[in-house]
Amino acid sequence: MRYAITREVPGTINDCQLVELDRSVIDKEKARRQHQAYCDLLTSVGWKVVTLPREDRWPDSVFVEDTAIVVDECAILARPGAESRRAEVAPIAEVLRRYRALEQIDPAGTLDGGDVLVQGQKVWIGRTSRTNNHAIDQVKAILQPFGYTVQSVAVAGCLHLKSAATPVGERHVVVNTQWVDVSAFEGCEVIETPADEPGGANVLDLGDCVVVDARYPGLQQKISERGFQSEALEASELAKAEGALTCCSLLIQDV
Ligand code: CIR
Repeated sequence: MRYAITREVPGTINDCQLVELDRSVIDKEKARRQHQAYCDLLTSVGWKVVTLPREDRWPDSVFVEDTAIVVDECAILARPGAESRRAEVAPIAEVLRRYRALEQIDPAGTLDGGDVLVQGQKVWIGRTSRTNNHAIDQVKAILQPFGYTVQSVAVAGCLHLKSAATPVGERHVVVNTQWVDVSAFEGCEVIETPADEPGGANVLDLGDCVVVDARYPGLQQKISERGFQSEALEASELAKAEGALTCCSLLIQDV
């Protein structure tokens, strides 16, 4: 079984944190419809979706990806860079402990799960306003004994590393080369975002299909040309909160 942890869109989503974008009003009902469609798509391709109830105390709590890193051997609880987001971690830990042994990021580390890319035994971690070197060193100490290589990557112009690059399959990576130096992905097959679709690099690889934000048809075409099944999904409302496709789930493969 493959599990996806999600959390419903809170009533307070308009109080979300923003780093790169100016605030614009999020239509909560539209965001909820799009989020439901996201959960339905995951279910339709074989993921068991575990949806937690909305948490109005935490405006960014729909973005569960930021609360942890999940690999086969363990889950590492994050320590989000935005203080307003730290309380989101404890309830997710209670769910994750059903599936994985738990590790954690301790002070002075800060880390958002959205800064962490995992592909096989390769891990890339973005250095951003949310994720610092203390946390990267802690992740190295936890994952290297399992055989992972952990590489730290500079990111500029976007919130998270996963805004700039996401893995697809065993060796492809979708990259916006304006926001991250493509040399970090040496040895991978790089699929560059089209020049007029810079925001598209956050795609969600569900194994049987790659989900692409419907605003980026040129990128979807490029991904399909590399032989991947793909699906377009409307994700425009939560994008106003700087959330993209990977942000709304924590994926757990049964081992
Ligand atoms: C934040 O600034 O933390 C949220 N408004 C957006 C988080 C998006 N999460 C992600 O990319 N993993």
